[in-house]
Amino acid sequence: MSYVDEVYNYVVEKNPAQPEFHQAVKEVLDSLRVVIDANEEEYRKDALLERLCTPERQILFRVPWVDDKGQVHVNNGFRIQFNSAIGPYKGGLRFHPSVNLGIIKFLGFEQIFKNSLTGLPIGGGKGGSDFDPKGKSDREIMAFCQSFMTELFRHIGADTDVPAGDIGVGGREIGYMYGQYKRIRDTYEGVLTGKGLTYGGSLARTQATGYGLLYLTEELLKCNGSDIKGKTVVVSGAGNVAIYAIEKAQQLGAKPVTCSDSTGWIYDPEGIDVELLKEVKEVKRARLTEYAAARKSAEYHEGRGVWSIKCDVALPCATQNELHLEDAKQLVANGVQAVCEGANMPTTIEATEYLQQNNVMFVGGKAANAGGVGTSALEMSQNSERLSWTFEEVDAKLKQIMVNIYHNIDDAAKKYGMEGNYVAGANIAGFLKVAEAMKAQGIV
Ligand code: NDP
Ligand code: 2IT
Repeated sequence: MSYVDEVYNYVVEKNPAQPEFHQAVKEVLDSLRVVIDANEEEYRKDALLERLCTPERQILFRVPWVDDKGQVHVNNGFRIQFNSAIGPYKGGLRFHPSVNLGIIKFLGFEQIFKNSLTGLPIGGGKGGSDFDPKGKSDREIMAFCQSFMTELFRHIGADTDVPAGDIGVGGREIGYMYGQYKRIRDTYEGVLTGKGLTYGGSLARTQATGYGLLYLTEELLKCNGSDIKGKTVVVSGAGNVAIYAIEKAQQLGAKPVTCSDSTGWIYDPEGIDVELLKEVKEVKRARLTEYAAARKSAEYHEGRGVWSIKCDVALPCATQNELHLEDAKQLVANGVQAVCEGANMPTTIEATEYLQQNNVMFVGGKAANAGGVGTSALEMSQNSERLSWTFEEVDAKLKQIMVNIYHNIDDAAKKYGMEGNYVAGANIAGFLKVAEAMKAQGIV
């Protein structure tokens, strides 16, 4: 059996009942075959792939908190410190009831390669909790965040592990967690990114993932003889990534016509009103029915369905495994040119393969959504030098990071004989830097 298959079986056996983690590992290992097979004995002897697929450290903890009625609740807290070969662990925190160990491990595993692709010195990590922020009062959110940090603080630090936001964790939650960290440690340091602008945050971090997704999509289309301008874009999600993807798509002359949340979706043929969407989601924290109620041109539908709308470009920006094979078939039948992932692993393996086989340009999340963590690394740099850069400076660096990523993954795909396979290009380019650093640092 090839070393790659051996390690995949090993991962499944050692990590039972973690399907998302298996899926993420399978996608990476499959595309590394061409690299690994060429040096199989060397990699096998060093157990390089087993080490790569096993987190350096897994932290699981209890998070007790008291609701507004005086009732005590207990949630599970996680931090997976996956790989520190190229820098301190870096990656977001997700608060969502679906969170479990396997989901945090898939996210932490993908973060290793994504962070490598940014070209910046950040290792891979991820964390979170099965806490559901929906419907909680501000005081309950604060109580939870403080309790979460009261346990997490001992494991993190500006040069050790630097968490940030993800689903359910935005500026408000980062603020409460930062305050508690500072209080316990009595240290003012860049231990979290995505901080508010008054206490060490970076301009453009809020926008970075969505903007970065569009910078990469723009470059992808340009280099393939097309143009983002004038394109109809279908977006899923209505959170941080989706909102700023929609905003940048409009700035670049494209027309985003959909968004969605976990209860329904909007089709707005005149183009999404991004200011209204921000008001509904960022200010009121309300459902998309409020968007539809305030906008004549918008249709609201229950359930899922954005992929049924005819488009040139599709940008899944909500959550994992939200774009299935049937959706891919519908997109192809409707003439989609490109699919770029704003979310982490939103497209199933079967859907990805179908899109690739039908000549759709497909860029996975490790490359396409790396602008968020890339800008987090820029926030770390600003914190280290105790300076703040202007919006324009950060935005220009973000754009350069995304353009570089596109060319890096395109070159890697060509070099290994898989031109146009940006998934393989991203996995290979991300892997090679980490593997070299691991090798140089010995058996650790
Ligand atoms: P938010 O919490 O801001 O928004 C998430 C959006 O997706 C909401 O509209 C939410 O709807 C919807 N959603 C979440 N879970 C589900 C689900 N299980 N089913 C249907 N809809 C769902 O998160 P972000 O925008 O920050 O994150 C979106 C994706 O992007 C995630 O995959 C995340 O890992 C990834 N990502 C985020 C980065 C960042 O910087 N924030 C960076 C790189 C990737 P509802 O409100 O109804 O739950
Ligand atoms: O998935 C991701 O890359 C993020 N949620 C952002 C991580 C970060 O450290 O900014």
